[in-house]
Amino acid sequence: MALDVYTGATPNGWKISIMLEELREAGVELPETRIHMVDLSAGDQFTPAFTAINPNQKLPALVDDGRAIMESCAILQYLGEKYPTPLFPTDERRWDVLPWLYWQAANLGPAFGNKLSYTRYIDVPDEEKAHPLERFGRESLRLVAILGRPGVDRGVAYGVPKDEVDSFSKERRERYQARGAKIAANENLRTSI
Ligand SMILES: N[C@@H](CCC(=O)N[C@@H](CS)C(=O)NCC(=O)O)C(=O)O
Repeated sequence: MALDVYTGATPNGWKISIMLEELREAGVELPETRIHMVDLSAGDQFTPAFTAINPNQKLPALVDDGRAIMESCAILQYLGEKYPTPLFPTDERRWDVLPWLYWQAANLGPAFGNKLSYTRYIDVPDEEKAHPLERFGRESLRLVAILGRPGVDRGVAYGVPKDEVDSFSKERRERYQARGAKIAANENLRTSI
């Protein structure tokens, strides 16, 4: 038995690598884990072989003993339930976590992803970018503001020590800033996005 992870160097892919690492650190003995890098720039996500694993043709995907799972947050939930640790409660306390998992998938992921597409990838004249950049930029800042509200960190970083989250965030922030990138900040948080 093995876990087959289809991934790439993207934020949604990193979620699964982070989860696997955190499970290992929490003492879980995972089965053999095989990493399959999918080259998005070559269009590997559109091949019939990958489409059979993920009909939505996006990264990441997981295949566990013949069962294929798409959507990064569903994969996090699957791993959290299959390998119980304090990272992902399976009792009543799961309601401290699940709404934030859905919130990430339905809000933060799409808003940040769409903003990034127009900042970095979509090659159209500036006037065509103006509306999506304003819309997704405003929504991204609204979502970042939510992260500072009471109790939120319990849900978005459940089970991971706050210092670990802060130091990871600090490293990322410094790396982005060293390249001159502007990042969304929330004054109520010690961390930035
Ligand atoms: N809601 C999906 C989003 C997946 C997603 O957008 N993946 C990106 C990489 S982070 C992708 O595969 N993009 C390739 C494409 O759109 O063709 C999830 O959370 O898994």
